[in-house]
Amino acid sequence: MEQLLEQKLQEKFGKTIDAAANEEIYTALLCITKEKMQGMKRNEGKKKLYYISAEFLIGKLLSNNLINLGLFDETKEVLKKHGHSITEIEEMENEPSLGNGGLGRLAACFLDSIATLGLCGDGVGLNYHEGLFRQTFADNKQREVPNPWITDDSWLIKTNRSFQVPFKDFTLTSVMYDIDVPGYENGCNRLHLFDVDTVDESIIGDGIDFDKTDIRRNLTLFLYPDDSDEQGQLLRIYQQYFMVSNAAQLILKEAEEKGYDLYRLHEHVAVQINDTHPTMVIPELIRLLMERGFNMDTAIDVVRKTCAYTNHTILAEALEKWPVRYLEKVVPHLLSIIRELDARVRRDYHDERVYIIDKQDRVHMAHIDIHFGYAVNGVAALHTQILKESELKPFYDIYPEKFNNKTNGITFRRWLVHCNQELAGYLKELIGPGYIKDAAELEKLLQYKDDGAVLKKLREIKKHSKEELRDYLKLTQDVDIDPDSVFDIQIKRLHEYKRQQMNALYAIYKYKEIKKGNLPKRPITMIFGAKAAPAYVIAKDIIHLLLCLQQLIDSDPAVNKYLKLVMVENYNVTKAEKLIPACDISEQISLASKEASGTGNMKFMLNGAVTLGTEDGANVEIHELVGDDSIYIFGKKSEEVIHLYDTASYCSKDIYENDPQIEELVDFIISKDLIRIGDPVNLGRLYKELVSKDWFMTLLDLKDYIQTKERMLADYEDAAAWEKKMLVNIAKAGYFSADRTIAEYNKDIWHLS
Ligand code: 26Q
Repeated sequence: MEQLLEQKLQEKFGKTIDAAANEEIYTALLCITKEKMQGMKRNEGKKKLYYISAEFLIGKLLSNNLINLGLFDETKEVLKKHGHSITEIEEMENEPSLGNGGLGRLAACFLDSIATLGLCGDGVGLNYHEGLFRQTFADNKQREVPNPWITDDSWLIKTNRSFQVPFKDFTLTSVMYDIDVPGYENGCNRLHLFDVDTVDESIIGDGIDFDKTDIRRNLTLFLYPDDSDEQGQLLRIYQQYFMVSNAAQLILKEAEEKGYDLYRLHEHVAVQINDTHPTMVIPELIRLLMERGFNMDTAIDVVRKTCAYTNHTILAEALEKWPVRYLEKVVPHLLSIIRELDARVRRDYHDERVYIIDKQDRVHMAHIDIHFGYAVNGVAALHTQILKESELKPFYDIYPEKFNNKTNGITFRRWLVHCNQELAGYLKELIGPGYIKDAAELEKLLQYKDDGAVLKKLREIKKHSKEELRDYLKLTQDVDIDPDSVFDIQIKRLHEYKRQQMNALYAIYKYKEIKKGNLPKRPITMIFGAKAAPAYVIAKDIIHLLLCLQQLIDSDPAVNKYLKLVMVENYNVTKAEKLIPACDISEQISLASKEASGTGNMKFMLNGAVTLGTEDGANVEIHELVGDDSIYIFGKKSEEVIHLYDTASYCSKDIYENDPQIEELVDFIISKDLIRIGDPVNLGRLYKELVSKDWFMTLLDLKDYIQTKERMLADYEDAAAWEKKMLVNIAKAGYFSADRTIAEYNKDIWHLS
């Protein structure tokens, strides 16, 4: 590596390693890594997977690519020898902002595991120039600004693949960009990102505003453009169709190039539809096969045997339903096929809950996937069970054989080997390096669960991560946090069901306790990171509350020695990699039945944090694995919650009016103290929401939450017992390796080799 780097720096900048600037070293390493990957073995096979997703939240790539290529340690040493640090070089890379949250990060972890297992499978998505917005804070509110991430030297490789994508009124010519995805000690796959040459950043005005009707110039500008009006929704349909038409054309083109018989497409291709955003790939493939001479029955039959669907949510509002009228405006040529699919469903089943087009003339995208795909999976055991028993029950009754569970996973290469190098190194010393490829080997750690020296070392490593986070937050946000305090972290998209508002009410509780003189044994640092969708009003109100609390606590000398609340700006993958290793308490507090799986919960566990959570999503499986002693569970169970919804019997006002403690905490949102700092409109609206609606039952679980967190904080003081919990969490995290998840997808759904 030293020689390579020396050569590349000479060639590009005429400099030695010692003399080169960090940016130049980054560029040189990028070039070297790209060249290595281009020369690598490609994963091949008689059947290929296309993983289509609106999001690929890949994070920075340099270090992870070096790790997978087996060059990381050497590069780190070479840089050190010449007075540079890999961490500083990493800073030079922009994080591609091609995703929003769990679904997008899952897609990225899956690409890593697919390549690592040597499976032939590529990702297909869009090349959003500004990605998801960048979040800034001003006046204690979220502001959205564009997030340009593409530079001259990037991981994108422009290919000469290009397709014509027909919309109602015009046709666009696409360009395909590739990002290489190297497996850990294995071959390379690709992420294909489609784009149009006509996109024009200069149409962006204030913040992230732009002309939503100018499709040629705006198509791949932003991920999830504001869809609170008709123009925004139409733009989303344009984006989705552009993505899937390119995917479908690529699939058929590659099949034709390999000389495959398209009547046997399903023997050579599996298409995984990541939530409903890529659902139109089904009618599009049918359309393209019919263009190639298939009759409709045969086209449907082949497509049905090719496509599989993953559901990531049971929230009704997140299940996409497009008005027929909109599809008519954008893709009338698909609508005729969708209508025919609906007619077939109506012919076979006389239950309007499973129709594709409903009475209000809306197309239920998930229904297309379930009827015209061969597999449907949920992303955690509880989630799949709820899909079968309630949300998708009418479909499960028809197609029990299609339904299956694939509990999510994470790549250990990024979420341990890279983000927590000290822990990864220590684990290697204790149990050997095998766990990086065979995560189940982490269980070997259990033999040390009573070994004082090992436990002490785990605590030391945690302390180092906390110090690193302290330095990082000082540098990036000029805040001071105390590494001797307990780090309590909630980082995830802002959504009412995830209940950041409940955690905020805990902060109010603790603030008041401290004011009363009930001081915590040890200072508490509460850290939040979350972006709210630009049009999600209550989510933004919750951010406002958190920022106001941050200011209130900070400026109160009677409190700020014992409690600190930090809202991390522009939470993203890069920041997650700094926050997760430093965490003591992992907040996973969604209303039971609402979080499909969660994957942050797995990352925290792997890094030795202890979960404070409800019996929801993958928390249930974490609980089963670590046992009652190494997790803190609270709150109503999913059956009770589902029953409350079914009977419409939850009333937050009853709780508020009958429990003085809860009343006091909720009232604080509109107290003089907070109104002085914040905006009465936002705070008042949030207060009203909690008292009169509280759709996600914050007040129902609040007391249990506070009590459980207090118990957890008390237990933290028993150092030896806590260290053991840390160890058990790490040792049991192996199940959540994405390698395990992908092996299951392959065995049960894709059958790639
Ligand atoms: C839908 C309609 C209109 C506009 C936007 C959307 C939309 C956009 C993004 C709906 C859903 C998403 C993203 C969902 C998501 O990230 N789900 C998460 O997926 C993870 C991976 O399976 C799970 O672990 C999380 O529990 C789930 O919330």
